Amino acid sequence: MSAATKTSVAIIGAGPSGLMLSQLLQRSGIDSIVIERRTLEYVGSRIRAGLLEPGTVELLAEAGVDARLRREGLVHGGFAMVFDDHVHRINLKGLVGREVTVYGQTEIQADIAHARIAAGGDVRFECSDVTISGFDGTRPRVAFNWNGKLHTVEADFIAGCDGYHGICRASIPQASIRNFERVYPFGWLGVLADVPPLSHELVYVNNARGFALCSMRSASRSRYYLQCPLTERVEEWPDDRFWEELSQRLPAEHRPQLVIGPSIEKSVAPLRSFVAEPMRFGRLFLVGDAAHIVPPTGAKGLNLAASDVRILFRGLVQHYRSNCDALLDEYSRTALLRVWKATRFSWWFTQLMHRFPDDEIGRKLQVAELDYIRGSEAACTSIAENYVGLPFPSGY
Ligand code: RFL
Ligand code: PHB
Repeated sequence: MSAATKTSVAIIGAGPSGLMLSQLLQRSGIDSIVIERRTLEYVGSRIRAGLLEPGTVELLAEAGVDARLRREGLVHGGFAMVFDDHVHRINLKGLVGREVTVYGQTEIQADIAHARIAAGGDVRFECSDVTISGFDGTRPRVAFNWNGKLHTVEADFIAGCDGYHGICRASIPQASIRNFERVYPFGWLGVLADVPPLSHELVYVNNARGFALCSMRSASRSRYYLQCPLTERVEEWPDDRFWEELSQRLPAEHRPQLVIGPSIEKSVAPLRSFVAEPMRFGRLFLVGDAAHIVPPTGAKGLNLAASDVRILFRGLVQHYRSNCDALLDEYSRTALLRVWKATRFSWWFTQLMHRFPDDEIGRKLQVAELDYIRGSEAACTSIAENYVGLPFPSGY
């Protein structure tokens, strides 16, 4: 066994949360080690989020990894909500003066990984048997196998950026953490294809056959999703069936613009709302999906992860620069205020746009709400405000 390596912050997980945090810390002169169980290639190839709030773009700029995003990201001033055949545009720019950016999580992951490697950052992939200890006292430690040897890292703090299935949340004594969860009775079947997008903006569809979302990654790459039963397997969805079903869920005015082609990725994801409270236990901080999951309808997962990173990063900078823990002590409370609001919006948008089995009153309430939204600028402004991301408290 080799001697313990010392660092300021041990970061578990090299997803967007972990890499973004290590990159920001390094630019502020704070050292960290990132410990990831998968390969660089595996982490970089997961097709997930695609839509960035302006606050997330700002944080990527602060991390110095926004050059390609500025060149290639697609800036959207609005999106469409479709109810049966009626198309209603939410004018983000006009209503709240802000826009969102379409730029895939795979690209963000590649940009930050490239920056970390270029800066000589200590990011260790393919670590196994990762365990954390001592975070309830003053000596947090991480132990793991890497390159056939047992390694130990001693740190001031541990950042648990290891996602929903990671070990950090699971290492907190059960009596000290509370989980809140709602599982939805359907999933999303996602398809990526090298075909031009249906429309230049995103289209969210509530149709009698189920929800559909038309998104994109670029002017020549589309990302589509269909609401499907949780039991559905991708093998049951050959491309022809997917395109036919998507076409049937689209409003008549959009159907002719659908360009079909071979899929390059297909997957089914379950939908859940999950929040663990608090997000701090001693010297362990939970960040991103390790602490919360939202259904993707509001496009909040990655944006919330970036928001946690921002809040924790400010606290760590204050700790090391000013020897003051006021912001770190507020981390869980500050992060959770945003988390619960985004969880609420994602739940609400999911409930509004999907078809729920055997729920007649739910459907009537949806129709009433959709009609209200169509006729109320105040309702549209509320949607726009949440969609672009709620503001941070001053100082963050
Ligand atoms: P991640 O991305 O899950 O990264 C966690 C990392 O930790 C590693 N890990 C470990 N490392 C060491 N030791 C262990 N014991 C470990 N256990 C796990 C994992 O290998 C992984 O590399 O969490 P992070 O960084 O918090 O980032 C969160 C985002 O990835 C997530 O919120 C979004 O992708 C969610 N999400 C979406 N968000 C959006 O904002 N818009 C979307 O359109 C959107 N679509 C999606 C999504 C998530 C999906 N999932 C989870 C399947 C679509 C899908 C399909
Ligand atoms: C995506 O492009 O993957 C995407 C966009 C918006 C969402 C969910 C997913 O609400």
